[in-house]
Amino acid sequence: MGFFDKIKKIGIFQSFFTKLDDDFYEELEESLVMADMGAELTMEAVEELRARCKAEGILDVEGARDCMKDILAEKLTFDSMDVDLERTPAVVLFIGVNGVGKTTSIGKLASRWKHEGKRVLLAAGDTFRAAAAEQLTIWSERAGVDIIKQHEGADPAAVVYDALNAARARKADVVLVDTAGRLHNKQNLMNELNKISRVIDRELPNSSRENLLVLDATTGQNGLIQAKEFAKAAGVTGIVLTKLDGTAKGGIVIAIARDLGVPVKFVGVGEGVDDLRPFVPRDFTEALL
Ligand SMILES: Nc1nc2c(ncn2[C@@H]2O[C@H](COP(=O)(O)OP(=O)(O)OP(=O)(O)O)[C@@H](O)[C@H]2O)c(=O)[nH]1
Ligand SMILES: [Mg+2]
Repeated sequence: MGFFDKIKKIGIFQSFFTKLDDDFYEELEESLVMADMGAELTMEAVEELRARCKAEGILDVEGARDCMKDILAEKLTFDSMDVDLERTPAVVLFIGVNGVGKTTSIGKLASRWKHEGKRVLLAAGDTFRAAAAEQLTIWSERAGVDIIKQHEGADPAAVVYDALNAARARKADVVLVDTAGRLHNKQNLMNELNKISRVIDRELPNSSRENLLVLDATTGQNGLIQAKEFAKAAGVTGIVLTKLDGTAKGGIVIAIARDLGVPVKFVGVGEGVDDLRPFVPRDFTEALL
């Protein structure tokens, strides 16, 4: 079973359609909207499909299916799809609303990068509750990497400051920074993320830097609205989309990338340590269709 096989396919290509008539295109539109791709983007993609099938003389559903896989993959492709970890110690900051999977994603990536031979350090920047640092500690032990943490209620920017110093001293390749999802208002969110950002800029001005916005695929369009607040506060370089397993809403990936204008860099399809992978657009659309 391939990695993306945990994502439910959209229904239409498993159905009885054989020719590319209006019924087919209508049904296709419906299945894409059902998969949370959003009405506007769906219309655009289906229009493109009609035009390409006409131009390329594609007459059968199988041909249209392949063509659509390409069209959607193109919508997911950006100039810089890779995570930039070039200039060490690279800093990867994880942001997003509560419960989306920030801490879990950090744990999974710590394992992945450690396996690749990188020196990984975790920063427990979620000081909102003691359990947050404990959860990250468990992941650090599982991955066999170091963690920098402070007491509950400590200033997250101070934890990050400590972690960056430790990263320099220990010659870490990458620091993964966890943050709290619970932020009572927008101003508070802005302030906290700004402060963390300033510390990183000041301490490691020459390091590679990623701000990854973590989104839960199952929250659909709602999650998107909240996500935009975080995007405004931190300047997002990529998206980590979690919980794609078992959701029939895989189309949300395309809507999100398009809406926020940044690439999806990783996707999560489960709670296990291997259930997070770099995102490959064409593999994903292959699975979705
Ligand atoms: N099915 C599934 N569950 C996931 C995935 N990623 C995370 N989870 C689960 O989602 C829940 C919340 O994950 P956390 O990593 O604690 O989320 P968080 O964003 O750190 O949450 P806060 O720290 O409370 O803001 C946990 O039960 C995870 O196991 C995924 O890709 N698939
Ligand atoms: Mg967390």
